[in-house]
Amino acid sequence: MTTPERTLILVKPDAVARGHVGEVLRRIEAKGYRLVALDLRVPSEELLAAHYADHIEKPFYPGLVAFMSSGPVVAAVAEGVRVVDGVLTLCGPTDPTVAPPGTLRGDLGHDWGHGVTENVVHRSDSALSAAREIGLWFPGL
Ligand code: FUP
Repeated sequence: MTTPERTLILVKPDAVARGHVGEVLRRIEAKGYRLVALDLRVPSEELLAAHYADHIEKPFYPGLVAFMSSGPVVAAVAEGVRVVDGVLTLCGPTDPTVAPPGTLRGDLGHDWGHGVTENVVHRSDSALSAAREIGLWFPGL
């Protein structure tokens, strides 16, 4: 038996504002993963700084934080065998303009010309990142 793992998903402010929370969560559940935590909140700058610690020195960081704190996000933890890779595939690559149709970013996002990558969802990119990110967003889970 393969042990189930967990991953963090954030439905970003662009997708929450456009009413895509249900569609994002529906696709994750339709694939067969189980939601084990769910919360709607406006993230603090401190939480975002920890979450995006690898990007703090990057030129796009201020715009990224402004976007991510511009409205509520829905944070979720999904569980299942190989869920990290499964949700990575459901989301598609970073740039929503060229993310393939059939992916969440490809189907629900594009470049709105706001000078920041508004790409519908965040998802953990490895089991290690998932453990770190779940600890930040859902301490004690
Ligand atoms: P991803 O793993 O797809 O979320 O992408 P990254 O970890 O590389 O980037 C984190 C976030 O920074 C992305 F969701 C979007 C944002 N970003 C920009 O705004 N500009 C860039 O040039 C690269 C990333």
